[in-house]
Amino acid sequence: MGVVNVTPDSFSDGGRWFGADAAVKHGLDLVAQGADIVDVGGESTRPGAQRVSAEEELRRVGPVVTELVRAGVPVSIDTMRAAVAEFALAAGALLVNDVSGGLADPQMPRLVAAAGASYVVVHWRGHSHDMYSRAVYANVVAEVRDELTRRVEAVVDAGVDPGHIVIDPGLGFGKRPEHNWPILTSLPEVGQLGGRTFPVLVGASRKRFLGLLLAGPDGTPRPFDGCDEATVAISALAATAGAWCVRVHQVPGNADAVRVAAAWRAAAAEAARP
Ligand code: PMM
Repeated sequence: MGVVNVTPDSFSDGGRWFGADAAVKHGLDLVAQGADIVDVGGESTRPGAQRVSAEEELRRVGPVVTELVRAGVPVSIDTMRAAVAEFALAAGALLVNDVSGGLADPQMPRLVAAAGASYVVVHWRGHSHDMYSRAVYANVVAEVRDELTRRVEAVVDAGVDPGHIVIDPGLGFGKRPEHNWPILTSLPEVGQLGGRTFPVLVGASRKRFLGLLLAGPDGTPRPFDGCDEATVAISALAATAGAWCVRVHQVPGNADAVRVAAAWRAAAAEAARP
């Protein structure tokens, strides 16, 4: 999944694809580089970000979604708002990527259900302006799985087909750097909720926990665009552990990584055959 952030202030690439033409071109480039899905977002969720209005969000993403769908691109809409998802689904988007897991806008699960779209349910504890105040866990993997289980129950109750649900542990959302690593090493369990197994999406690309891991000798975190190789490493490890999808800003290395992981898994499955 390649990312197109149509925002002036996103976490790692804010401002680069802010104009609709640049954003559409970037989406097409990501597909040419090997992305299977393009995730279009118009609201920054970086820590501390303030919300934009629904009108502004729609103004940013509307033309980009419409043009990419027209060009035959499988589009995912990254939004917490039902009104924005509704527009994108009507324009032909296939998937709703809701980083709040349906908590920010109570209309969202019913809308996704009625459209028969796929739904990425992300673990989330609140909006970005104060997300670290909620980043308190005794056992992060168990708590993330419990909270996701409750979100899955809620969206299924709202009518979403369980076969259309993708789970995402929400790396960095209400999580400090040290919380992300145990989640990454538990990906198969993260997808097993309430007796069902769901596909898992991982969004580690350029996140702060990678910049901190790769900090220089004086402790200065590595800038975002210096974290692409580490993102590729996470993609290889996550896909080898069975992740369904990785959401990334730079496609080429990550597309190679998931192909390596697929070959790795196939060889391991072959070797395990009786
Ligand atoms: N992270 C960001 C935005 N959208 N969606 C999903 N499903 N998972 C994520 O981890 C995720 C997301 C924030 O990153 P960005 O602003 O650098 O794109």
